[in-house]
Amino acid sequence: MSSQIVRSASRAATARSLLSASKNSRFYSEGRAVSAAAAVTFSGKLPYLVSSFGRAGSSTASRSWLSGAIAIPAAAYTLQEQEVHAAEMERTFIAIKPDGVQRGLISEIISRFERKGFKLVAIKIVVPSKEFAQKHYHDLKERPFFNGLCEFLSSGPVIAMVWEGEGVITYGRKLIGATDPQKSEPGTIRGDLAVVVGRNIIHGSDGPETAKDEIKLWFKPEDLVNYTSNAEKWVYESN
Ligand code: DAT
Ligand code: MG
Repeated sequence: MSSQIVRSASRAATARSLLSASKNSRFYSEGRAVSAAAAVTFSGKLPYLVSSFGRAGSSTASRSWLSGAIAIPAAAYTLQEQEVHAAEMERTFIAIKPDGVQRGLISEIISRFERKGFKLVAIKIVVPSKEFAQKHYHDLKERPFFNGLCEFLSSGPVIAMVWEGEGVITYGRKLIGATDPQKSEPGTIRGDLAVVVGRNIIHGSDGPETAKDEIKLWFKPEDLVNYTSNAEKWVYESN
């Protein structure tokens, strides 16, 4: 446990320098709020962190939740972890299209992202209007299939999601597979579960800018949930 904490502390130092360089106070304050909640789970389990890892100011958020010397340093530990993730994690927009929903593939698709180690931070079921679909696919408006594509996307429920994780934009596209399922590798979502390009069951953002724009189009900022998954320390630790 102690070596793990040392590693966490050094990763947190990197994250802190990133954070101060970018002056991104939004992530920082979200990290504090989540760490305060997470401290409830850890309180009493890491008492030896008191002198080594407590740091000035880090316990402020936890005081309204907890009192006592044990909980405060535990909050410092989870604060550092949260800072690391806030600084490093990217997000992507993923949607299960009406064909995936109608074919009963929601849990199959979600489980592929979940088992990989990515974290779900927003999800909803929605029937988009055709105008909304046109906004979503605006970069394809010159293509001959544009109208049919937008008709299709707005024809039934879509599962709209935001997934978070290191490299999730690029790797999400790998999990999804090539646009044309005839060319998608076996093992990918489209390769395993779809046959033709017009019914390829899933959408994923194709780059950081698209991800940002699509998340903004489909979700309000307050729909995105910041939390620490119990799996994170097992998914992200290095040796
Ligand atoms: P992707 O969904 O892999 O990002 P894209 O952005 O090029 O692919 O196209 C968006 C969707 O449009 C795609 O998932 C399915 C549909 N589409 C693409 N090419 C098509 C084609 N040649 N005929 C019919 N539909 C097509
Ligand atoms: Mg695309």
